[in-house]
Amino acid sequence: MSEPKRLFFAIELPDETRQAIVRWRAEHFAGDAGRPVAAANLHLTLAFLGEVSAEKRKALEAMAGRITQPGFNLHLDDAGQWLRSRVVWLGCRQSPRGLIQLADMLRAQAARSGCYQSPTPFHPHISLLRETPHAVALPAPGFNWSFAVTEFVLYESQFTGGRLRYTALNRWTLKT
Ligand code: 2AM
Repeated sequence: MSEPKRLFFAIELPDETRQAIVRWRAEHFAGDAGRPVAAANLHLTLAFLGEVSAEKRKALEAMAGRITQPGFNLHLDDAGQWLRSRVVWLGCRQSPRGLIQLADMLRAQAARSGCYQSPTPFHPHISLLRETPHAVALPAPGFNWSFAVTEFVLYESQFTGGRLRYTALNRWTLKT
């Protein structure tokens, strides 16, 4: 029997958006501001699932495949810091309805399957810096990144060789 995997559903960012975010981060945050999330790992989590067995994963994938929802645009125009979880993040001042609906659906399906459910409400964000040791001065969000979200992805999270890696295991297209 295969080992359970640590899984989450997320939105993948386009390459050019990831590169632009990394450049913006390097310009605005000093080296002691926290641990930068690797460019390849920048994503927006929809539903964190925790450790999932192969059997449960199959059921979750079947349910994800039944989601019929139109795509939407994501407009990253906000940045913030959570002092308790020591994260600096990017997000949207106004989350698109499609994003909330998609996350709600995936989280409800996960809850019905008995997966771990975060006790905190869904706060859509892209973690940029982790383990921030102190409050940082947040630059005025002069950035303005938008992209079309046309699919969502199931990722596996693995800590190997001292590095965190996210591997896309499956993806589903949102209806256009
Ligand atoms: P974070 O970026 O706010 O830390 C992979 O670990 C993804 O799942 C990350 O985006 C992370 O959110 C999220 N995640 C990890 N553990 C979680 C938990 N216990 N509850 C909710 N989300 C979690």
